[in-house]
Amino acid sequence: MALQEVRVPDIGEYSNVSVIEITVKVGDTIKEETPLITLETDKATMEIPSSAAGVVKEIAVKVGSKVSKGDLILKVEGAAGASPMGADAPAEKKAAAPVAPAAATSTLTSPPVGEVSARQSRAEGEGVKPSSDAEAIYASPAIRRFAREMGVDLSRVQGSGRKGRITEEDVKQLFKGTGGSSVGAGLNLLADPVVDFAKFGEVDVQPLSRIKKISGANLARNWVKIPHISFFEDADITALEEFRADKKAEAEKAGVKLTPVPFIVKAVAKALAKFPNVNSSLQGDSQVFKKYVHVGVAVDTPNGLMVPVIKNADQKGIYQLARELAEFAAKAKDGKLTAADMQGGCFTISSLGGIGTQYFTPIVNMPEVAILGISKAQMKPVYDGQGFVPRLMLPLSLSVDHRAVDGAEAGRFVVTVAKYLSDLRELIL
Ligand code: CAO
Repeated sequence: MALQEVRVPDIGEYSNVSVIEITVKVGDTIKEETPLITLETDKATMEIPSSAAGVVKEIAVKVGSKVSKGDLILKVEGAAGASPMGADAPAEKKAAAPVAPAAATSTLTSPPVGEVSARQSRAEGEGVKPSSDAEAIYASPAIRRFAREMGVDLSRVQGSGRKGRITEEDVKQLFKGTGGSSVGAGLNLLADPVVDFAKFGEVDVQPLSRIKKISGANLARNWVKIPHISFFEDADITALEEFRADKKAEAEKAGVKLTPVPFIVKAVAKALAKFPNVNSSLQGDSQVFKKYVHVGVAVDTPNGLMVPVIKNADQKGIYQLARELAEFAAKAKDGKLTAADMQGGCFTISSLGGIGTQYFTPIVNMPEVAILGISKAQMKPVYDGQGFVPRLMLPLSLSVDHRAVDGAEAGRFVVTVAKYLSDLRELIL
């Protein structure tokens, strides 16, 4: 059986990064996504998951080795059909799945990089200087995950391991010392029900995909921590659709698929520049106002939701936005988005317009403070003062973090987006 080489994937801006932990050994049977090694920079720890399945035959790194993108981590003898490359493939070079670096040492809840999702990859620490307390936290991703599950604040744990590294025992001790109290327990929530579904009929149990696991944890955190408030508005896009239909053939010749989404990105970007509270983030006792406008667009992929970010969307034309969106959607669906593609977002657009639905309540994507859901445009009778006329109405659903954005301001924001979409002339002013 041929050996597959698993190499260090794209780890963003980092190179010559120290290996601080090797979590597999020769002879182990691993799956795709099994964590292999942990890397540590001065800013972040990252867990590198495997991109191949099979039996570990050789490990090419040691604790203390310095590695960069493309370096060999280990060789795996593949299980038949276990990997997209196939067990019978000749010895191949394969990078571990791309990981999105994050300042994992900067906050208690930051997940290890190998766990960072599209939603999360830009969610924590990025562009934020870690506090000195946070900088002092030395814990591997496995320990961070364990602490998160226990609801233990790592900044309160005294590490007893080498160079003050926090061990599992340290976390357990603090957990016991607090009488088992935790962030989750503070909410006095019931434990999740554990049900033997097979008692009621046939079932098929599948492990959650990595992206689902990560985004699930982030969604739950965002849902619980953010006081959401949602607003619904219809934009009259009759004229926009006429314009789009006129331009569709020309756009196709230019290699662009012109859907309503790039227009929405443009309208949102323009509105964000006018509403600083919506284009902000909360950091402790501060509010960070961004002078740039980077808009994330949620993309549905077979493995879960990814959020690539269109940078400086306010400065781009509709064709360019459409082109970038199509490129990002294709990359997301092929699992090829890089960390940089998903970082820096100020706001997220989640479009179900190609699918249907009327309105929904999207969950704010921390550390952003607002998200816009788009549903399918439909012809509706609209009263124009004399009678009902058929107009194409686009349902907009805005959720905001009420701590950062007042209700009135959020209302004005969504009404402004609707105004821009209803009258394209407003977009060029
Ligand atoms: N109303 C009516 N039709 C719409 C529409 C809307 N709001 N938005 C898009 N459409 C149409 C498009 O014009 C296209 O039709 P044509 O091919 O006839 O022009 C069709 O729907 C399909 O569009 P698309 O999905 O291929 O492209 P898009 O630019 O609309 O969207 C993307 C791109 C990446 C946003 C989309 O593919 C996607 O992944 N959406 C899912 C996002 C998601 O899951 N969000 C989560 C919600 S809750 O967590």
